[in-house]
Amino acid sequence: MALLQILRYPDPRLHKKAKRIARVDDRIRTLAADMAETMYDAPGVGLAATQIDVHERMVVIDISEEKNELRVLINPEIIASSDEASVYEEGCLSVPGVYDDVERPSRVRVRAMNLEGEIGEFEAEGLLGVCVQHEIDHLNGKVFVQHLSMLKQTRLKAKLRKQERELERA
Ligand code: K1U
Ligand code: ZN
Repeated sequence: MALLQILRYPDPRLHKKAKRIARVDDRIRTLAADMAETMYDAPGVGLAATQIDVHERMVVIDISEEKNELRVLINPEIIASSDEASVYEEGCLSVPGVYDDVERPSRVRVRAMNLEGEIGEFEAEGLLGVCVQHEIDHLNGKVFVQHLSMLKQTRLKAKLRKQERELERA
């Protein structure tokens, strides 16, 4: 297994749209294991392949306290969303130290393939619902800060550029 490097916003590679996975093979199984190890190490509750510069539609999620309920979702799709919306304070492993409120549908129905190549569906709400939507956004090239106001995005980019310059000088 291997720990993978997580891309940091505003890296332009975070905005690439990931391609569907045609079949589950050993390469995909190894990628899933490496992504899970990277997510647990970070630590985080989710990780999309886009974040490790692999532009294929796979995410890993584990919202359990004991970190023993890993979900690997291949080609995940939201097939239904509630009209009701909820606000959750989100974070992102690609934007460390930044947390902000994002409004999304409260409940979603998700269709995805597992590592056995079987297609299944489930309902997700609460943290799982937020996390699935956040990770599918990554596969579509969208980072959670793009849900924030333009003013907040501009301020954040300026702050990150300043941090970058300070690091280069140090
Ligand atoms: O995609 C990512 O960057 C992972 C992200 C998932 C997420 C969390 C919360 C709301 C929306 C999406 C994270 O895991 S950020 C880190 C985090 O929330 C966390 C870390 C350790 C324990 C519990 C949560
Ligand atoms: Zn994220």
